[in-house]
Amino acid sequence: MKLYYDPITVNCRKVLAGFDLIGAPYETVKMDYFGGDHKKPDYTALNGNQSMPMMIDGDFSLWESNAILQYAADKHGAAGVYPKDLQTRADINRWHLWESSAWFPSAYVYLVENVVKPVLGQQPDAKVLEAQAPNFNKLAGVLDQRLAKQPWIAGQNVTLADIVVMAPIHLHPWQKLPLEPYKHVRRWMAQVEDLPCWKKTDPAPIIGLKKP
Ligand SMILES: N[C@@H](CCC(=O)N[C@@H](CS)C(=O)NCC(=O)O)C(=O)O
Repeated sequence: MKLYYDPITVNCRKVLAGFDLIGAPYETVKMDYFGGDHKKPDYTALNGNQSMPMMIDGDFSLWESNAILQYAADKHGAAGVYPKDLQTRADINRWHLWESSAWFPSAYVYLVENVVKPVLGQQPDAKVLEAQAPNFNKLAGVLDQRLAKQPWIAGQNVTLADIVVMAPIHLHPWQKLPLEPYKHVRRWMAQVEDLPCWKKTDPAPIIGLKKP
């Protein structure tokens, strides 16, 4: 597998950490997100979305970070982190879909306003953050309810669901997410941050972010 990525982006960090958790061997093609490598013609020919990450395995190309992780886990027989049991797998797939359709778009607002804009020398828009807060709180409550019952999202053990759902909030000290009321989510975040695969893929030093 060959991964096209820039380690500073949410969905690329997700795949890097997930590949490490799976124990998947892979090659890399380093891209420059802010330099617009994902908009160049050669890349666009393979991924018309002009987004990262993308994975190529032989003559098969795959975009969508969660699909890439599912493929890698199955290819490398990583049933521990992507179990084959019908209901556990459906549950993990459900959290993957929830992440890309609801959780990521909401957390991304905080990433853009409180991280990307300041890095580019711009001011966060308080009105945009205020408008997003009710939706973010609703979603954080859903996750908190799940994590009140069990240590990891899909049960007693870490799975791909944990890596996927953690990714959109990976820069939470700078994103300034309103997570204070969600104690189960905060306990789980600390667990994920303790995983070697998570520590190894921390983009904060590359971006030049210092602990607030
Ligand atoms: N749902 C896609 C989202 C991919 C995506 O939007 N990636 C961002 C980086 S995290 C990107 O490349 N955006 C293109 C842009 O900002 O121009 C996935 O999970 O792979």
